[in-house]
Amino acid sequence: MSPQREEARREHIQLHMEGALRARDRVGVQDFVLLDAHTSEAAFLDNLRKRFHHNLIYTYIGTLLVSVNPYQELGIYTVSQMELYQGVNFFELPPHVYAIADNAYRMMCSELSNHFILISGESGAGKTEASKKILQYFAVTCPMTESLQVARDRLLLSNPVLEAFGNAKTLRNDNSSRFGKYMDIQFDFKGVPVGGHIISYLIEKSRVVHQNTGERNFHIFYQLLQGGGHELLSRLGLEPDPQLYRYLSQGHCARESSIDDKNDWKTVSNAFSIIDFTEDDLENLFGIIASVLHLGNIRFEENPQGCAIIPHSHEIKWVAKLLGAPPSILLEALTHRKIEAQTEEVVCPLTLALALYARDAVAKAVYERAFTWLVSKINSSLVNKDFTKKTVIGLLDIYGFEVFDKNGFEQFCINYCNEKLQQLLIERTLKAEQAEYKLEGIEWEPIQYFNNKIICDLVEERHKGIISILDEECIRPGPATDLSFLEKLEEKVGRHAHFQTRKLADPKGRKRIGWMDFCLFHYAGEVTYCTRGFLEKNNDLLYRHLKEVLCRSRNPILSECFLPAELKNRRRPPTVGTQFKNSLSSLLEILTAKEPSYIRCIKPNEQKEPSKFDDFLIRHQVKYLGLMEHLRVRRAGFAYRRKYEHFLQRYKSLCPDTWPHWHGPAAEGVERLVKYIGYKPQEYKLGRTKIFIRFARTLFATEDAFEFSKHQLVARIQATYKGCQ
Ligand code: AD9
Ligand code: MG
Repeated sequence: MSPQREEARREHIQLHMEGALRARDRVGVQDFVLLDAHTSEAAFLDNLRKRFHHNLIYTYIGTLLVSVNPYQELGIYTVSQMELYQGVNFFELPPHVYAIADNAYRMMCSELSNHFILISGESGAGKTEASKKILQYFAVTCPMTESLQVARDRLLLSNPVLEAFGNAKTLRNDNSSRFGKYMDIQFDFKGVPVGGHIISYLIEKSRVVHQNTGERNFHIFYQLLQGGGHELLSRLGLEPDPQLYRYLSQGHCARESSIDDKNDWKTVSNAFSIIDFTEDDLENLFGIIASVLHLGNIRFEENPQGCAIIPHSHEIKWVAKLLGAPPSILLEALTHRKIEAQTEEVVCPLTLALALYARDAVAKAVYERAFTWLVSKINSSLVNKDFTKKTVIGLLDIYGFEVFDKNGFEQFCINYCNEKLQQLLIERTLKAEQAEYKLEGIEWEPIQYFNNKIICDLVEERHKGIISILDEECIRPGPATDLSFLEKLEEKVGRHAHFQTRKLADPKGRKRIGWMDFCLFHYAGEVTYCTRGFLEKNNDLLYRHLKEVLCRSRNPILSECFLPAELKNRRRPPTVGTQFKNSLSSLLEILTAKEPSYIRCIKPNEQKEPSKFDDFLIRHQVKYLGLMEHLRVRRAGFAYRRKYEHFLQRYKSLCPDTWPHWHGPAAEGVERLVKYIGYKPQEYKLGRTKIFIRFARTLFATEDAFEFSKHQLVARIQATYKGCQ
C-alpha cells in the first residue's frame, strides 16, 4: 500500500473512531449487531432512518449488507473510495458495497474458492446499480495486464448493451430489468479478471407488443430512433418519432424526461464496437429491431368471409426486407395457418383476432431470440481460453419482487423467482447456520423465522403445483381457457393457506379479487394475479407457417436462431413456466456450489425521490426480507467458522507450539494456538470439526497479525489483545 493511501486510511479510521461514539446517537450504528441486545423493529428502523438522513445508505448485519436506495448521487463511488476499501478488513471502514466486493475477492484469492454475491430487493430498490458498482470496483482495483484490458472493458461494457435490450421504464423503476442476469466474472490465480460468462433468464417479451400506461418498451427501440441518425433509419425504413409506432406509443410516455435516449445510444454504440460486433452484425440486429416496429404497424381488416386481410403492403414490404423473407410468403403466413391433418397439411385463413395474435407472436419471438443471440455473442467475446484454471465471483441481478394494480403471468414468474431466491437465502443463512451449530454441538437457542418453502412448493411442486396445473390445462384436449385454469386451481390448491380466489375468499374480507383472479400470499406480501392470458403466455405458440418463414430467413441472426430442425421436431417444447422453473433450479445449483455474500436492497419510497424515508414501506420490506431474524441469528451466532485443519494451516506460524508442524489432532492445535495469541473465551467456541469465531474483528486481527507476522508477529498480536483487555 502506498504511504499516501496508508495515511488516508489511517486518518479515515481515526476520524471514524473518534467520531463514532459521538455520532452513534446522531447517525446510528453501522452494524445493526451493535444496537442494544433486545432490538425492536422500531429501533431497527430508527437506525436505518438516521443513517439514511445522513446519506449513510449502507448498514451491516454482520457480513450482510443492507442498502437503501438514495435516489441521488452521493459521491461515494469515486476511484479514491475504491482505493480506500481495497484490501482492507471488512469492519475497519464504514459499510459499503465495495467492502462486500473486496471481501469476496480476497476470500476467493486466498482460498481459491468460488463466490457469488446475491443482490435482492424489490423493483427499484437498487440491485442493478449495486451490481454495476461491484463490477466497476473489480475493473478498477484488480491487478491488470495490458493484454487483458480488453477483457475487462468488455465485461464492463456488456452492461449498457444488455440494459438497452433488456431494461425498460415501468411504473416502479425507470430502468427496470426485465430479464434475470447471472454473470460470472472469471479471475486467474493472480486475481486478474480474465473473462466472464452471462446467463440470462426469461426476458419479459410481452412488453415488445404491449405496455401499460406510464410504461415503455425496451430502451433500445427509442435509442435507435433518437440516436440512429438519418442514414441508418432510412435503411431500416424508420422515422425518428416513436409516436408513429404502435408498439412504442401504448404507454403514452415514449419520451421520458429522466431518460436520455440519444446519449444512451452513443454509449451503446461505443460498447458494441468494443465488444467486437461487426458492422454486419449490427445491421442485422437493428434490422430485427426495425422489423418489430414495422410488424406492430401492420393493419389488418376483415373480408366479408370474416377472414383477416392486410390492405396495405408498405409495412409487409419492410418486414420482409429486414427479415430476409419473400413478401408474399410472409403475407400468407400472417393471415393463414397450416394445420396438419393425418397425411397432409391444410392451410386455412385466420380470423382477425388470430391474425393479430400471430403478428404479435412473431414480434415477440424474433425479439426474444435476438436477445438470446446477443447474450451468446457477448459471451463469445468474454471467453478466455488461455486460462483453464479460473476462480469466479458470480453476480446475480434479477428482476425484483413486483406488485402492480394488474398482475399477470410475467409478475407471477418474477415473484416466483424471488421466492426461490428468498428460499436460497433462508437455506444458506438462517437454516444452515442454526443446523450447523446443532451439528457441531454448539449451545444454541433456536430462532424462529418464516420459511417460504411452502410457497415455492405451491408454485412448483410436480403434479400438484400451480405451474403443473397450468401445464395440464395447456395440453388438455378440448376447450381449456384461463377460466377453466382458475377452476382447476380452486379444485386442486384452493385450500392452501397461501392461496385464495374470490370464490373462496372471506366474504367480509377487504380484498378485491376479481372473477378471473387468484391471490398468492407471497413472503413479500399478497399479490392478486389475473389469469387472463396465462394459457397463451405459457403455451407461447408460434404458428408453424410463421416458424417456417423465420427458419428460412436470410437475416443471418435469425437463421442462427431459428433452426430448421425445430420444424422437424413434432414434440411439444416445454412450456414457458416449466422452462423457467428448470432454469431457476439450475441457477440454484450453480449458486449452491459457491460461497455466498448478500446485499439486501430497500426502496425508500414509491415516488423515486431523494431524502424521503417512507416508514410504512420500509417497515414492510424489513419484515419480509427477514432482516430482524438475520439480526437475531447474527447476534447470537458467530461471524466466522473455519475447519480446524484450515485454520491451523493458515495461522500455525503465529504460535511456537504449532510452528512449523503440529503433530497432534488439529482441534488441539487450534486450541493451543488461540490461547497463545490471546483470544478471550467469549470470542470463540470450539465445535466438533470447526472453530467458531464470534466477531469478525477477532478474525481480522488474526489475519492482520498473520500478514505482518513473518517477523514480529507475536509481540504485535499480544499487544493487540492486551490493548483490548
Ligand atoms: V428492478 O427489480 O430491475 O425494477 P433494481 O434493479 O433493484 O430494480 P435499480 O438498481 O435499477 O433498481 O435502481 C433504480 C434507480 O434508483 C436507478 O436507476 C437510480 O436512479 C437509483 N439508484 C439505485 N441505487 C442507487 C445508488 N446507489 N445511488 C444513486 C441509485 N442512485
Ligand atoms: Mg434491475
